[in-house]
Amino acid sequence: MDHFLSDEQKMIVELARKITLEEIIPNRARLDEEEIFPAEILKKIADADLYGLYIPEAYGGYGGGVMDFVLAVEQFSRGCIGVSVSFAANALGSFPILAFGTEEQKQKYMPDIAAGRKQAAFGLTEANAGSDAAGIQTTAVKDKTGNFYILNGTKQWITNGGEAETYTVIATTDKSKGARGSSAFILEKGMPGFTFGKKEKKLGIRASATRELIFQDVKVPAANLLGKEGMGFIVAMKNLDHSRPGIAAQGVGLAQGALDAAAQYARERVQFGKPIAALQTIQHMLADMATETEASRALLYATSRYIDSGAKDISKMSAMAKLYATDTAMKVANDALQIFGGYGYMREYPIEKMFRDAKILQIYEGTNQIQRNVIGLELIKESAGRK
Ligand code: COS
Repeated sequence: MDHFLSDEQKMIVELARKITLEEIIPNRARLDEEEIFPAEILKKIADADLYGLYIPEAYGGYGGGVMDFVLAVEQFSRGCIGVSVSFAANALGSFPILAFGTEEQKQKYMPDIAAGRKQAAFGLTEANAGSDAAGIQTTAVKDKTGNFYILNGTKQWITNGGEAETYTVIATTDKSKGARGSSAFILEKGMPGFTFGKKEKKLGIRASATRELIFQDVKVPAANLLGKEGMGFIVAMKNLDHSRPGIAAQGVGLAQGALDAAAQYARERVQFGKPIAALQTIQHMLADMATETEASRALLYATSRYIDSGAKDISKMSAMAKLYATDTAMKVANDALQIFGGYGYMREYPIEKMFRDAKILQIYEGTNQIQRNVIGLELIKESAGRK
């Protein structure tokens, strides 16, 4: 299938594929089993200059867009989404700086992220604010001098928590204003009062670090406010609009990895005197898995190119790509495991891990129920605007 990638994009795919084959696939079972953050693999990705794909050249990046970024994420995800999310969370943590930061903030933080010298993370979710992102309770209060904000609260389930140096954090500056009362800040690891909770034990993506961010009277310079006070919710929503295709890319990559493994296994596994690939029931399963994976990829690429075109109405497409590709990944991983039968249930084969990993895709960066809400509301708005 030709997706009309440019020569540069084909090179990104090739480079990311090479890292997946040489670094991710041989190490994924160990990283998962021992719950090891993939620092060495991320270093290889940085050495290959893939960290800055979506970052303008002015800030040390490659100067590409979401499309270039998702191509790399898709390839890494064919190997392991515990690794690919550790890479992709950098975009989630730094899109807000690119989109809302001052020139000074961009010059200060982006070159290290573009080079992969420093990891980034995004702090929105709290114990009582998951789908209800406007319900956050972390507070940011301006001190008497007006030069600092004092942050107090706890963020939960933060990908790259503890590993990242740079954090974009959403906190409430005026509770009475609800969604319009939150603001976004850039925090640095090591700021006094900024610590990390325990590393979570997870069903899947065990190579990735998931930690609490704990703020106890953290003194954040007013110069680290992103955009204006009260813009935090918009920063968060726009960030998710840009980053959800990255989750769709994880879904497409995982589905492709599971499909490849299942097709190969079906050719090799002999039952009733012939490979199970000769059975029409298996062929039909593979056909559906391949069709849905390809449809997810087409939606992902179309969405990413649409975002890169500078379009403003990206929420619906972004949510559709995330929803469809991740529901597909879960289904394909499930069917792949079924084709593997009892062997698929054993840790000896990669399908067991893919099946465990796939579930998070339907949950993080907005559950797939929330994606349907976003799509539904946008559809109704569009319909109201049409004659
Ligand atoms: N872009 C720009 N503005 C947006 C926006 C977007 N994508 N989505 C909402 N807004 C604006 C709305 O226009 C509204 O503005 P006004 O105050 O001017 O009316 C404001 O933000 C509040 O929007 P809304 O009323 O729709 O907010 P809700 O509290 O109902 O929440 C959802 C909306 C459910 C979409 C939001 O809470 C959400 O995305 N939740 C999931 C969070 C998530 O993905 N968490 C995962 C962890 S983060 S890695």
